[in-house]
Amino acid sequence: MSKTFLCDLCDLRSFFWLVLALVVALQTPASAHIGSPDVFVEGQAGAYRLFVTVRPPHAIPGVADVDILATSDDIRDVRIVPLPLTGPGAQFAPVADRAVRSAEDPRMFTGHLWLMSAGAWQVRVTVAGDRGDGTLSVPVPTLPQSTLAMSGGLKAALLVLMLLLGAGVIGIVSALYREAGLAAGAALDRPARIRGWIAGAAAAVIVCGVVFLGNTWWSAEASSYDKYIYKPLGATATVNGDSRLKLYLSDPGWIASRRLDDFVPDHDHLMHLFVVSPSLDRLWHLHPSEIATGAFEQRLPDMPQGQYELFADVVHATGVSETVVGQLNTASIAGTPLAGDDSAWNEQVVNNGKIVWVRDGKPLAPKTLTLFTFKVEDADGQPARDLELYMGMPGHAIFVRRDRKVFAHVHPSGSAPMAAMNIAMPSDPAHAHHDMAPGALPSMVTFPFGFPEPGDYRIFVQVKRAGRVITGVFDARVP
Ligand SMILES: [Cu+2]
Repeated sequence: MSKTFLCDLCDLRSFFWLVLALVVALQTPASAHIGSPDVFVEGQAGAYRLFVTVRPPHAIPGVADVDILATSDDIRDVRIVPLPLTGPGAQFAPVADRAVRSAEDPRMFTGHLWLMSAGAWQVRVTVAGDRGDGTLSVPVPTLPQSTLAMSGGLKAALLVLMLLLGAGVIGIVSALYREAGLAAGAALDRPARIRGWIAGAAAAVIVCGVVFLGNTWWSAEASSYDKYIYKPLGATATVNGDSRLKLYLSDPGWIASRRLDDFVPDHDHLMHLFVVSPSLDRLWHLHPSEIATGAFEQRLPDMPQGQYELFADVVHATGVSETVVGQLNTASIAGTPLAGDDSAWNEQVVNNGKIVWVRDGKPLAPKTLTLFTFKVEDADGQPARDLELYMGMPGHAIFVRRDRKVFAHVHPSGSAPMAAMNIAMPSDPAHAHHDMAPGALPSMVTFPFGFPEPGDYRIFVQVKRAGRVITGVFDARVP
């Protein structure tokens, strides 16, 4: 083989690397996003108070980012490990990875974990420090959001690469058959050229066959992954003459372990239904009861005629939590007064006292752990002393983006549902707010959360004072 041919190959190889580097640089993450998949939890690991943020990957298997923020300086070592939330896999943890301490903030630790399948996972955080060891488990539902879309630039670059590779293979095979048997310095003869052409043509057929088979394999993989992408439960809402709302859930088909008959109570109710008007100037927080598999019923209060958006939170026995979205178009309803834990808010409601958002001066930013602190005051501005637990929790916060494409229901313990937290840490006294003596609740409530995306949000904060639920409403612009 001639020396110049080999050098041509070397040049070709560096060109390949250059194009490959470009391809990697061009890859952009998919922007399709519904809801708020990141998990924020405040909890106790032994003697240490931690804020844990888990950002599950868009595609599964994929890598989750885990941030652990300690509230004290005496932590020496943080280890993290992913394991299924339930089943035998939850008992036997693999070897944990060490989370790396941040250079800027010694209280911050970060790590990355592979999550291998769709469903309910937990990230177990183990902390060692001056005050002994501690463990905190954070439930993480892994719902594959999308197939990463290929950008036009990436497609073009890969096509050029494929053509170059194919042409390279054909050229090499053809040159081998044409020139490999030649003595040094000998001229090419006609039989050698013909050999080269035939070998090149055969190589072209094989290259085309490989491309065809590769495409078939790729398409089969892509369509089987498509079935694996999270498909939310559907909901149909109807109201009949006696102001009874019926909500029928439907499963469009996703992983086999999702069922409609395995809901577990989450802070005392199988379903937390939030009904909002499109302009977010009305909110109802209701708790329908299950009347059949996948069917729920609720007596509605008085409601003006209109079109409403429904967000229904449910938790499966597997620990997977879902928010079911639906619409309700209704004539005006003369209903029954709210009862039990149900509550409502509109701009005309006059609260006794008020809820004040205590800002820490930091600007709001998307994808950032933020502590939302609210102070409950009496009518005369004094801290309220009559706060009670509302469904076992010091407070409930609902974050809704104005376009209603983002919805999150958060508690002082974070965005993971209490039912899933109880599966992850069955005997953790830190979750047992129920045992608190009445009257012992502080006038401040704090919710750890991070806006998933920029936009205009409305935050509804609900607390219970002396048997009455009061709602504070706040608008937030996230640049
Ligand atoms: Cu709640």
